[in-house]
Amino acid sequence: MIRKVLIANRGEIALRIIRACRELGIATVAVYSEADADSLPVETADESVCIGPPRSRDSYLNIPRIMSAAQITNVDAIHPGYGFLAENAQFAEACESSGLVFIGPPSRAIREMGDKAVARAKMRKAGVPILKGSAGVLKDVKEAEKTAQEIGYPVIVKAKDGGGGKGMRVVHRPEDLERLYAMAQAEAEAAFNSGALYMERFLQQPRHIEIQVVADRHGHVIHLGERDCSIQRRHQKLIEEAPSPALNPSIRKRMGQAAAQGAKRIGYHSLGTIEFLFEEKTGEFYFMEMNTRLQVEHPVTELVTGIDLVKLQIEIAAGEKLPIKQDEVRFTGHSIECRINAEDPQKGFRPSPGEVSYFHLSGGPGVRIDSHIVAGSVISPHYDSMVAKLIVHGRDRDEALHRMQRALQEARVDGVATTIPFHLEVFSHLDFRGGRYDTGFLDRYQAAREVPPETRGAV
Ligand code: MV4
Repeated sequence: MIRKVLIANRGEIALRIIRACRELGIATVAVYSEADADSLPVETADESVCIGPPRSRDSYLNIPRIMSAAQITNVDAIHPGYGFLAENAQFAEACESSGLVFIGPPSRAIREMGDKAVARAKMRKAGVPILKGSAGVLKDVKEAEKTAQEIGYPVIVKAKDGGGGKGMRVVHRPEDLERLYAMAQAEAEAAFNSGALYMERFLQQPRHIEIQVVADRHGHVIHLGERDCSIQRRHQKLIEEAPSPALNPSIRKRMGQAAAQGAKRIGYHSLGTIEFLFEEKTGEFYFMEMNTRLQVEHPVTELVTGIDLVKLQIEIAAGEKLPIKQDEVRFTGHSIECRINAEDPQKGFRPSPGEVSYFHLSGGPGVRIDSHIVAGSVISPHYDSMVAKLIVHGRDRDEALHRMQRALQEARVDGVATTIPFHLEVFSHLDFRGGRYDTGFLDRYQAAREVPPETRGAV
């Protein structure tokens, strides 16, 4: 039984979790840094505790301070949200050993999936398709050369503790391997304190398609379909949709089954996401990573399934059984999300912190706004720059697209630059409208709209 939850996060996701708790009749405790004292989650929660100065490592990343806040407020459970401590196995362990329910997977699963080389091996054993590559981490550049020879170029080396693109290099030719291997290793060493790398065959401009899985503590696992997250900039997702325009029913079914089977065989429970690289040309998909948290883009799945994922995650953490079987999951219509960030798309998406002087995001049929921002809110340079998620639902993709455009046209945010104009451009792009995009879409689009240097100043 969970009666009171501490939310170890901030921003829109803290508010999203408070909303789920309130609907379940669970009391909430918000923790906040000095920069967030006047924020909506702090105002909305039943209680709040200041845990330190603005810098994340002194507040939202500080495990002892959060555990103290949990102790003095006498909560039964902690929800980590996404980012910050959500995939920190030590934090999950600290909760487990102090008798608190961690609203997430077992710390063991976080640790195993956090090591990308171990995750690959576990998924392979579970029967999930993986790309040809190294058996585990590479011993040295010698072994890298041998492995690359076996799988064939191009290959990619990735940091075992990576994800998000750091410590990663694509190698097209044998003569480049030694140099690029050393660069990836140095970058991984600096970022993660470990230079350990693994290798995979490199797929040219695949789609990023991920499957939402839900597993209870009684061994039952279902999947809730896919999200297409191929529209990314520097490994930051900007637009997500469900269903993916690229999948046919047979591939969709196989991908969902593979993901659910993977989660089951690793003894997973809670919400999880299995990310795949999908090669449209062949219709093949391959395991990339597993995210052991509630994700930013969870609302698109909520809108096509009608399931409140955060409530379900809390119920499962409390020991309840999954309320539905796989064949009872119903998918309805189409959903699209875009992330409205306080960034200036005209200036290379440079963060644009400051006070929001006016804030109106639209409503109306099929429009959902998940945001912690009101007029007068200050976007702090200390945290990520997301100000809102705009999520739409329609009977089909065309209706969802029209709703998204209508909602973006109504939106008005003053005081900071936002990504709204950028989104309006993407949603009117013929290739996006046709569902023809992959992980290379934004780079190609950016290149095409920049004036070639030799014609600059001409006219
Ligand atoms: C790849 C790949 C192609 N082949 N692995 C990027 C982030 C990290 N999580 C893994 N990434 C990739 N791994 C193989 N074997 C292409 C990418 C990739 C990518 C993946 C998903 C979404 C956007 C991306 C942008 C560039 C590269």
